Order: sequence, then C-alpha cells, then structure tokens
Amino acid sequence: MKSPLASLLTGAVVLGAATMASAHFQMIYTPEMALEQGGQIPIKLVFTHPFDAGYTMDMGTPEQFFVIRTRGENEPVRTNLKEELKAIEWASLTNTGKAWETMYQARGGDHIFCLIPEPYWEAQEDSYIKQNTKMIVNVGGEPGAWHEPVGLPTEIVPLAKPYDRWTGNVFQGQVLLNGEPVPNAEIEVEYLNHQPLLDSNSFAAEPAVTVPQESFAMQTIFADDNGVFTFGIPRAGWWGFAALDLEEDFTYNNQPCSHDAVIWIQAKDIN
Ligand SMILES: [Cu+2]
Repeated sequence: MKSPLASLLTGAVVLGAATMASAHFQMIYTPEMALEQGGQIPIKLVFTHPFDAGYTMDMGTPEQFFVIRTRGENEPVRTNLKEELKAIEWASLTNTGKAWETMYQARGGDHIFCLIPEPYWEAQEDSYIKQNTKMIVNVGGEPGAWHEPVGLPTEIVPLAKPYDRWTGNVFQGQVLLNGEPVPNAEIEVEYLNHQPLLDSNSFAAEPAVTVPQESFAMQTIFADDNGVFTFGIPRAGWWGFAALDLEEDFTYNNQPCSHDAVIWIQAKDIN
C-alpha cells in the first residue's frame, strides 16, 4: 500500500492506470464448483477482464497447473495437469487471446486447482504480472481440505468454503506470501459479468449487471493486520479476488513483476 504522499508523487501513473475500466484476472473456470456427482468437467484457463469481458491477454505456457484432491481423512493426492492442457483462443468482446483448456475427471471431495502462470508482460505498466490462482471444486458435499494452504508462493487461503456461499453471506480469505500473512494487502474484486460460453470459447455479449459508476466494475478492499479480508456477496455467480503486488522487489527477466494471488468463489441465491 502506498502512503498518501507516495500516491501524490506518482499521481500521473495512478491516473493512467485509473483509466482502465477493470482489472486483469487470471481465471480457472468450470461451470459448477459444487457438483452433485463426479464426472468429466471442462476447465478453461483465461487471463482476462471478467467484469466487462474486456481485453483478454495471451497466456504463455503455465509454469505449473495441478490439482490436489482431498477427501475426509484420506491423504491428499496431487495430480499434474499441465501436460493435459490444450491451447485455445478465447474471444473477449474486443479481441482474442491465447488460453488453455482441459477436461478433468472429478470424484468425491475437494479438488483444489492451482495455476502458476508464466508472467505476462504488461507494456502499459512497464511490468510483468504473475497471478497464482486457485479454484476449488467440491463433489457430493464430501469434506475436503479447501481451508488448508497449498504452499503456493503467493496464495489466498479461504476462511469460508468458496463453493458454499449464499448471496448475502460474507467471504473471507487470508493473503499469504511464502506462507506468511500479508498485512494490509490490496485486493481487487470483480464479478464475472458475462457468461462464459464454453463451446465457442467466448463471453456472452450481454452483461448480467450494469454499473451506476465506473468504480463499481472493479471493487477495491484491503486485508487487515493478519492479511484477512472480508467481502459481503451481493449477487449469485462467480466473484474473483486478486491480491496485488504481494512481494516487494519481485522481478522476472530483470523487470519488475507484480506477484499476485487470485481465488474464485461461486455464490448461489437462497430461495
Ligand atoms: Cu487490466
């Protein structure tokens, strides 16, 4: 977090960034996080601007993509999925970007999907962006280890099940860097506002909601002294949380790199 003075000094830069309608978000998407039963589920990896289905960035080859399956007291089973990925093109409303897909055989319990992407060069910010991302699928309501850290370099550990939130509940998570809480971490929050169309690898043109003012497209919250953040969920659907720039002086190819952590939740209406 910048001090007010630092923000003043870098005002020009901040103003430039503020013209972006919404934030970069790494997605690991599948239609349903809370499945009744196992089976083949589609997984799409897309680096995009989910609120407005905006510019979709070209993903490189992921450094790692794996899933950890946990179920009751059973030992966690880690499966590498990187070799299963197939390259696709994902169409936003304004462009097409390189993305990835695979099919996965889900069984009972929690499946913690983890992506460590190749950093993305963001020329507008003279910086790389690396968003380590988690998305958790549960099958059959069987308990798993959704609340345990995986051990990613940057990670959001959920303090509430990401797949069992009603609309109106809160979601809490703890932001970690190398296993340690990140006090006052800045977190951007976005709603997946355009339905992903899996057959055509694109977003639906129609948004679910419209904003009263541009600030609402990408909400900003801060974690507390323990790296814990709280968000009240106003609407059913997918919400993404991106904790930004968690590691000071992190670099890639001798350039600055924002080392981020992303997690997704899927909320349902209570009725
Ligand atoms: Cu962006």
